[in-house]
Amino acid sequence: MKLFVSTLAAAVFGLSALNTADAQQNQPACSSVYTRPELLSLTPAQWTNTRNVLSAMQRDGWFGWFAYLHNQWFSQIHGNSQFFPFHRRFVHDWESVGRRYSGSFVQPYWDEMRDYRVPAASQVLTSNWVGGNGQGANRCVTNGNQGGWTMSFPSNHCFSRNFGNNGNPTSWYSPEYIQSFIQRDTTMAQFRPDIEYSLHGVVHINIGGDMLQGYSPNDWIFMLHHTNIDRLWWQWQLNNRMWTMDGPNFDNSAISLDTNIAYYNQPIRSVMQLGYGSMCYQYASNPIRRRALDSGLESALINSLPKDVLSAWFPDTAKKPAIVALRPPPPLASAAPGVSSGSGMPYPAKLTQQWIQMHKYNKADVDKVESDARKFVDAMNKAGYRSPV
Ligand SMILES: [Cu+2]
Repeated sequence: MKLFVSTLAAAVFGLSALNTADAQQNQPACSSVYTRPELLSLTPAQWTNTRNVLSAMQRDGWFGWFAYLHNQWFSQIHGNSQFFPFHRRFVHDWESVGRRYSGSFVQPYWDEMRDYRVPAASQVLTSNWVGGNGQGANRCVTNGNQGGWTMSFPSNHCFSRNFGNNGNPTSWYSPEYIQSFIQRDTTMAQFRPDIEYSLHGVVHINIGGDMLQGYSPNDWIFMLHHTNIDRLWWQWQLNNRMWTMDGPNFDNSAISLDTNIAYYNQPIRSVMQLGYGSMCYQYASNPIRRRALDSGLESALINSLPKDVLSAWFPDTAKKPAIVALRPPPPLASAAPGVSSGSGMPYPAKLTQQWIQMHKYNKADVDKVESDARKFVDAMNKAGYRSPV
């Protein structure tokens, strides 16, 4: 009888927890869900199909339309809590247009953190994929899937990139650091600047050219980049933050799940939960390069960081049972020639003055994010941490 009562209590509690979740989500589960892959995991046939869709979208003016929209709403969708929901909806709309051309089209992501030591050496930035730096006075891109394109917004110009630091972008953000604030941040008011002023900004700046402008969706890297940013938000959401939405709206009022997404007349709650409503997609882990990140990276952290450093920067990992540490340390990932993978961690690039002014970011908030990232690098290097990435 006692057993029966407690089972019943558990059932009732379980049910009420479910009701709360339902009330928040308020949307039906998707009948089918497609998966967004890492770009480099596409098969040759999938990449050909993707290129064809993108060329058709360019021909029909969709690159120009999305560049226009992003530029038009620029000040409402950056520097406040609209950042994640707007860009999730925006990329999903883009992807939905692509799926009208080919039902098998999905928007891949670029696992940028894997290339953080030497971004210019990324396979993604080669002629096999999206192409490299622009050439000549106008920095026109001549290779990759957008090589030689003329973009229509704001007026006809060659599609351009202008890599930072004279063509050799300095390091951006390590997977360890991103993982660290995914574990530490408990509010959107913390998490949003931690991404927007770190990885989000330095990728835009270091790719340069069209990516440096309000009309950055002219470069398909914008979509690869924001799909990755969206994936990181989803990782954070899965870490007990599924419905966390707080901080300022663009007019400085408090944002909530019922606030409309800028431009879109739909509440933020409609995009919160992947696999529900019209958000019928999910993310694959990186089948090519993921292994070191998922198991190897975590065991590297557990094996090589002193307990106090681990709990300060990776509170969730620190709580994991010690059995994870019994895994053998991962083999070092192969690095670009001349780069010693597994050596000390470099400082990440900072945002430029121009970028901060263009977005009207609060300089003190940017400084806070950048100094946290540097403290992290110092702590890892002081602990003698050697990254498998
Ligand atoms: Cu944006």
